[in-house]
Amino acid sequence: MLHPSFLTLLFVAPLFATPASQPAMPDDRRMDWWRQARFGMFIHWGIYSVPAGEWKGKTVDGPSEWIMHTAQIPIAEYEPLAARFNPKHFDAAKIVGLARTAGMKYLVITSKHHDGFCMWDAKETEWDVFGASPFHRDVMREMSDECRKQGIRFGVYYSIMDWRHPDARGENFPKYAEYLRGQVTELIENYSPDILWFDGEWIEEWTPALGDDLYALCRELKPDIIVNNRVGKGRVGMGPSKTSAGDFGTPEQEIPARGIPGYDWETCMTFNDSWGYKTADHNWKSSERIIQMLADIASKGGNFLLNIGPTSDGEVPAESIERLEEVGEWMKVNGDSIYATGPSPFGRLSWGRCTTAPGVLYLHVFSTISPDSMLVVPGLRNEVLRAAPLEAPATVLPTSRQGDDLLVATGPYARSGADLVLRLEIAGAPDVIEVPPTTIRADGEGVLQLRADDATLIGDRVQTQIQGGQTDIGFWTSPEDFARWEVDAAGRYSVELDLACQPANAGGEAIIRVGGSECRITVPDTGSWTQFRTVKAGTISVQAPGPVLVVVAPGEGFTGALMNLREVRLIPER
Ligand code: H79
Repeated sequence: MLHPSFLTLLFVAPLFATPASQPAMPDDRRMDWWRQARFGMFIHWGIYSVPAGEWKGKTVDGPSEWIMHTAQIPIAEYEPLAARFNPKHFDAAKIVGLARTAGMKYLVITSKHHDGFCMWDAKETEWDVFGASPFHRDVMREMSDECRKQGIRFGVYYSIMDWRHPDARGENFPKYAEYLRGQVTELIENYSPDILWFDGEWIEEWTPALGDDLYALCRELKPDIIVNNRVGKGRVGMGPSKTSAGDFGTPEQEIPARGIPGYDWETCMTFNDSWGYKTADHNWKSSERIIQMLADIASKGGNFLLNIGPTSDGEVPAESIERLEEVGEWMKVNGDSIYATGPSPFGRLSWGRCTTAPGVLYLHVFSTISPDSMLVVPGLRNEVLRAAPLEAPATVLPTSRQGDDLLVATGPYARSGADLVLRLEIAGAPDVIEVPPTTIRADGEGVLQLRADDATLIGDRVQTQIQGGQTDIGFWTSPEDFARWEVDAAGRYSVELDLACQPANAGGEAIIRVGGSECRITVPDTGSWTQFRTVKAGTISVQAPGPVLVVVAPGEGFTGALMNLREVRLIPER
């Protein structure tokens, strides 16, 4: 059975996605620096870096900062970890310097995570670096001072949920709420953060009224402070966020398919899988992927808060340092295409993303263009005054027109890389018409190739990504999202999919549907999200010739993420 909303969507959804529009955000000067910054560093650091994801000789699933919960460690057994927290190599100057090198403009560091341990000299508790650990140094002091010195904006993360405080659950919660307000007051008065980043607001004791009061307290103590939406209860699940109290939405570990029109937002994401340092976690994202995600987020009007998890010795993992330096190299050349830019005027671009500045379009080319082919900018009607690669601003690239499309000859710059940025100077505001997806026709062999680039994606989460120069459909994290293609087909076809799926998400069902005919696959484990494999799905038949829609949608047993889908092929049966 198909999900009922799937059928509704099929009838009411527009034929193609509308372009991300310029968010109608409140005219609030206070947000200016944050909107221009675009790129920040998240730091998860606490005594959970001591076990680093291991308990009683076993690796514990999930992020390391959750170990107390996940491994069900009693408070009495968790507390002694503090005595082992003595990070001799912690050097605030080095960490802030690393953020600067990467081209980040702000950072947000955990002052207290869910375990309640305080990384400053907290007045109200001894459960802090001074009272419970041999590390008698005020991490918030050192970090805030260093941020000021190096011109990086300073943000403080604070967890509302607290697993250790005796009043943080149940009827004594009002007492805990006073403790929390006291701590937040102390943090703002002592370290004057530019951002307060709350988390753990989902516990039932936390109410919208408490959120409103806490937001008011922050603004009262520091009028131009910026506070995330998790101060209140306005978040929907863990996903893309609406805002109630709070200044910006906080999608976690995901990039909303079309941004969050009308709201400021920031995607926070881990470098590997865990937020806190975890010895067994080697699943590092490449610098290429980080750069593309940054451009993707900027093209949708958001910020990117990228996490590091220092060790219990105070060191930043070498894998993070290496990648941040590579991202920094790219930012040095291409930063103008990220900082203070506006979102894309295009609905979708098969080769990458677009960001904007007054009179300028930045084309972010993720996929490989061969030296003798042209980059097609679909539906751009403006006169182009000048086109040049950001890495070689003196070079003029020839442009021409083909109907409503603009063509750019990238010549020697047609090389693959993380993101080749072309700067187009245009006359007037962007004038873009939506080019509808073309009907896909059979090739010489009668095969219909339904590529990710040509799909129309319906839903809030699902979106294309470019990995290793090739596009796939990913972020398929809602069971209601689907992909479709219009094809000109007739007869019986066997169906093949090129897909990737990591072990943890394998086993969900995907349905391939044309008219009344359908076939299904159980998505196999291909090893990882980037290892693609061809899977045969069975046969379908199309009764009458003419344009029909081919739909791929999640079926039974949704696993949290369906698959990464590169291509569907319909091969005629003889
Ligand atoms: O601080 C980072 C995370 O620790 C925190 N927010 C970011 C910024 C966060 N809290 N909750 N979540 C993220 C999502 C919750 C996931 C859960 Fe689980 C699923 C909690 C219990 C089951 C993840 C998996 C944590 C333990 C197992």
